[in-house]
Amino acid sequence: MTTKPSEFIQLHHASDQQLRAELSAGLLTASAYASPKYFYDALGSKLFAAICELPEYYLSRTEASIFDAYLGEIAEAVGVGGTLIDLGAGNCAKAARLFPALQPAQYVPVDISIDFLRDAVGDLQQRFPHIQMTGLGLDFSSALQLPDRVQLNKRLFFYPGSSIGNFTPDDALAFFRRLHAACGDDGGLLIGVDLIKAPVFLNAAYDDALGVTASFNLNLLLHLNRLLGADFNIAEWRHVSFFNTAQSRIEMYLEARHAVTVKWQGGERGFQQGERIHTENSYKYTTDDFVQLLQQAGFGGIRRWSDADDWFMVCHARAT
Ligand code: AVJ
Repeated sequence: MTTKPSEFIQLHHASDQQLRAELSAGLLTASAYASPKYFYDALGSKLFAAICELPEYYLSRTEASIFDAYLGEIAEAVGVGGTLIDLGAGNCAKAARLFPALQPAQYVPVDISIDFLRDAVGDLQQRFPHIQMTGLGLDFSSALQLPDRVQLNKRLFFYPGSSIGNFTPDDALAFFRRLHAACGDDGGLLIGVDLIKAPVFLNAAYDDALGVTASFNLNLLLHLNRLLGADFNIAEWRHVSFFNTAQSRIEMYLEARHAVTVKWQGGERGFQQGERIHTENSYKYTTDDFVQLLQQAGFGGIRRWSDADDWFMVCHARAT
């Protein structure tokens, strides 16, 4: 069998200048914040992979066990031979495990930069020579125009890992509406989401005993130092995270251990002792609220699979 050549398409990359302006504005705002997308530099991506190995971080492991246990049912719901569009594909490992069951005609891994995808797609193309692979560089959280190279037939958006938790419920709804519009009448969405559970388990998952999540959070400052030419000293900051029950979300912050002044290209700010930079929200859902959100966005025929403790849920939703 001949291996199909994979192709890569990079769509509108934000300029470094835009990036810096956006970051600077977030840091200068009264309640300072930085987007969680800045966690994932080379080291941050490795730290996130380490988080997924932690005993406290049940999310990825539980999701994988659901896919393993119900792969047959999931494939039956989804159907074979479609277009698998993998949002935030990274190393493409989660989607690759679905290939034997879903047998997609085309695989479209999407990530901010195609540079993150090249190696993984190259390897995968060798293992699955008959699947047409098109890597897309695209910030799908802001826009979702798919190039003509992405087939229209049975588009399945794959959004695992509870990454949807980084959106507020309002933004998640808007995002689902865009997915719904982009997937055509015969398409759908396969998504993993973290469920509400006793706060003690949620808090442990985002503040592990080894301190890997703390390192992951603090590493954002090292990334900002490079992106902005900033002079954050990570020894002056601490990781703070907790479950906000009223808002049903984990909140993560970097908190100044004492009064500090930070300078960067085109900006400067003093932080008082205890002042925080908000770095992430990770929303948790009830099964009913999440299914309702999908329905509000126009999806139907929703099937769902969970682990025995109902800690995590995988949903398949149809466009019509
Ligand atoms: C990749 C957004 C799903 O919210 O659980 C892990 C990121 N942050 N530990 C999550 C994360 C801290 C993760 N998501």
